[in-house]
Amino acid sequence: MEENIQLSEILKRFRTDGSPVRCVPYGSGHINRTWLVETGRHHRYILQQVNTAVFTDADGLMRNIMLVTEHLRTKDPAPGHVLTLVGTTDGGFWIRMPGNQLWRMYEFVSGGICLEKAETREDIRLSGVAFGRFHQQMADFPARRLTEVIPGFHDTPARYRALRRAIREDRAGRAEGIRKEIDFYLEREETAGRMVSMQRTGELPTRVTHNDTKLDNVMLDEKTRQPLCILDLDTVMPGLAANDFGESIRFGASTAAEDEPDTSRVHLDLEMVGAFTEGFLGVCGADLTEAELETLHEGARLMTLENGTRFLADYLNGDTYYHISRPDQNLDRARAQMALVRDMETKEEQIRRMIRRIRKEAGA
Ligand code: GN1
Ligand code: MG
Repeated sequence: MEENIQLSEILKRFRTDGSPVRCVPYGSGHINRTWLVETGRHHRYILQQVNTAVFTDADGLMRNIMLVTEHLRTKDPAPGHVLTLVGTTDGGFWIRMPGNQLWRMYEFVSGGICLEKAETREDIRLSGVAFGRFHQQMADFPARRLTEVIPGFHDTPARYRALRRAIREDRAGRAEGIRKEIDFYLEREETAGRMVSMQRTGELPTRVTHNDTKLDNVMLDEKTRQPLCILDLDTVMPGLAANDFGESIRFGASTAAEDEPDTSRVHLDLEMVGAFTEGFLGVCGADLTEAELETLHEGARLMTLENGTRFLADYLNGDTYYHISRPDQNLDRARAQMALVRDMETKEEQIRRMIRRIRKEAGA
């Protein structure tokens, strides 16, 4: 009840076309809270309460989104191809409320669908095209102009330090029961620093990256299945191209959901890896350096490992970071990432060969 009153107060402060008549929870994000809003004039919007415990620099975050969407619009002005923030009645684009609350609204992109899982090879290839385009369109935007909204977001060694802290503190008293999982991750700790050290020495260039390149962050046209729009610009920051590539593979080329409890169903689907790579490199392959192209496969393993350490740490901390909809969901997520890392390790040579072949075909 109280929440409804607050929501209607918030809604009044955005310049919507017509008065909101419906506001229902929407989407499957793990961090922010999202609603679909409809007005009496049948105009639809996305309302979001940003998780400011995660995104502590609210102004930096929103400034990044303004800069990125403005830049993307200069490359592709078609309506619906770039997220559009809705203005507020006081002339801004977001609302701060007591309790460190941050609210914002986007135009709803109609005629689009977001897939939790690719239905066809073409779906995943086109999501590769979409993220490839994002890289290409942002290539002439200086990464240093963006705020690092979550410092060390893909600093995998730092993620490992957080996991070690979680094991040591064992706040929810869960460490004893998950020795095997803990060992699995710790055994791979020494591989965690490769990419960040190549970034530090300049061997890998720092670029504008999306950092959350999951399949469901691409909106496809529901009829033609062509990419419409890239969603979730919250983590757009300076970063590594291979990590964006890798995060897409982790999520989109797995045979099962991120939280699949039956890990015997979790495998890397090489056909899907190939399809994504074709789409991605076909658009931005020529812009990537040799070192970037040669570490794409490593980005996939690293993103899977890193997400796994984060899920496991959150499980140990008592599920305080990611939203969960059932007990042990974070543990299932951590276990599914383990299965995927294992399969990626077994298939490493095949993945490398495949990427090389596709590179050649794409002229990259
Ligand atoms: C979070 O909330 P969502 O689904 O956009 C997380 C990503 C993880 C992802 C795992 C800011 O993204 O880094 O990869 O969950 N975002 C943040 O599905 O931590
Ligand atoms: Mg996200």
